[in-house]
Amino acid sequence: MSTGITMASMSRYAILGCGSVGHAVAEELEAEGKEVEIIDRDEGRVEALRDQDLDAHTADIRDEATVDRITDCDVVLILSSDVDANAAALANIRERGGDQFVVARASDPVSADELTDLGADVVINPSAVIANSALRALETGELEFKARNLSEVIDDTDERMAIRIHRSPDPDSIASAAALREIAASRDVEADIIYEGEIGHQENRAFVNLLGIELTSETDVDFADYDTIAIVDYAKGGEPDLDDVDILVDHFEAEDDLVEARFTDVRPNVSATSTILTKYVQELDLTLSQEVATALLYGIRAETLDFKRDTTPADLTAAAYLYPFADHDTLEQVESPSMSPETLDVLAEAIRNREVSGSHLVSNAGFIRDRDALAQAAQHLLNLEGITTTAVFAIADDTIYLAARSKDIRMNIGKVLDDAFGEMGEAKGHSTDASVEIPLGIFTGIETSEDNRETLLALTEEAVRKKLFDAMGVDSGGETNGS
Ligand SMILES: [Mn+2]
Repeated sequence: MSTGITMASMSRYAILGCGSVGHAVAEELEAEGKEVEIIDRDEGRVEALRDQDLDAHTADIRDEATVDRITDCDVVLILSSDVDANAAALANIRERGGDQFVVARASDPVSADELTDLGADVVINPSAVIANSALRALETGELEFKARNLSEVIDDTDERMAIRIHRSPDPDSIASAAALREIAASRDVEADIIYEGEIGHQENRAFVNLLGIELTSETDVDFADYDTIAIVDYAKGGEPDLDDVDILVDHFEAEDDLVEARFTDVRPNVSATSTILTKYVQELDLTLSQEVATALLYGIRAETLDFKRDTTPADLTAAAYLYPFADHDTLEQVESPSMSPETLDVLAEAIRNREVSGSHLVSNAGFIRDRDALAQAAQHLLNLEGITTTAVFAIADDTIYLAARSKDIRMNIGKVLDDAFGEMGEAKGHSTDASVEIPLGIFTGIETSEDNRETLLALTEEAVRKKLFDAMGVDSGGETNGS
């Protein structure tokens, strides 16, 4: 058997029996620049194929001599409508000991089994193919219809849309809500994602913070401000005791049909609500933000335990669609088991407190115990769009620790730190990666104690930011992150 590489570049194909199916395949292969040899017993047909510049010969595909003609072909497609002739040709190929890759056309399940027994690598049963494509067409049509309905309900919004997710929302529900908010935004409808209770798990907080998804607590809103209510991925998280629901999307059926919505899409045959929302994004032809694409992909992966549990083809095609749009560094960080809960917290804090001036980002991670977390946070923040330099600092014991990263070739971050803090502390590192430690007392002139921690932090924060931005040659007090 040839290797994959030679198959792709050097393969010769033989088509035995060239009716309408064989002809369509031959044209497709020729268009891809493949070498195709055709054998059919109908002289007129062969003549017509030759007029098309195809390499065609007249012969009966049942003849043993036919097999001799195609020994140099790696792939043989036996596609005549005469299934007995196809079986005979296949038998001849295998009897001769040929290890060619053979695709054979059957006429029904019985002949399909027969061809498999004779050694076909792939058997095509036309009725199954047609049934499949009919089902796919139905699925596409149904999705088109539903996307139109969903859009209409969203368009009915005069004020704002509330997208409600359950208590302790998980990545699937948060991602689905974020996707629905993007769909709404594409139709000029503003929406808030409203959760109950708290964002519980460490990973879920990291997920929300790393992706910068804005969520609103139920306690902070007045539902009277919203005229469209959507609930997504809700059934698993509690009983939705909601009266006026307009949109319901889920992959679980609610225990009792408590909710009656104007638009409902509940699909127990997929594994994640993120999968369903991805299908709508595709159908509506939306360009997803990287954050939401990443969130949806993570939602599907989390719900299927990385495609190991209850994964359906729909989940896989949705994931494949999202893959090129997603930020894989962030995905890795959310799920990275090497990232301790404290590191995730430091990162979350650094993301919240970031201040950006031009392409430079400076942030304060507060009080920490694990200094390594700072370097990881600085590295991660470098992935944010438009950012070329990052510096994250924090206080541990009586010391200010600062980690910085730069991918701006015009900037030597080691020198920047040395210029800014060289007199007070020890700067280490080089042009792309540097750190500094400064005794807190020297920096602030105040002795540290339990009582003045917050004061110290505030003093430090302002001074460090200013010194850093000065040393980078930009004004401080640029655009502060608004979250
Ligand atoms: Mn779910």
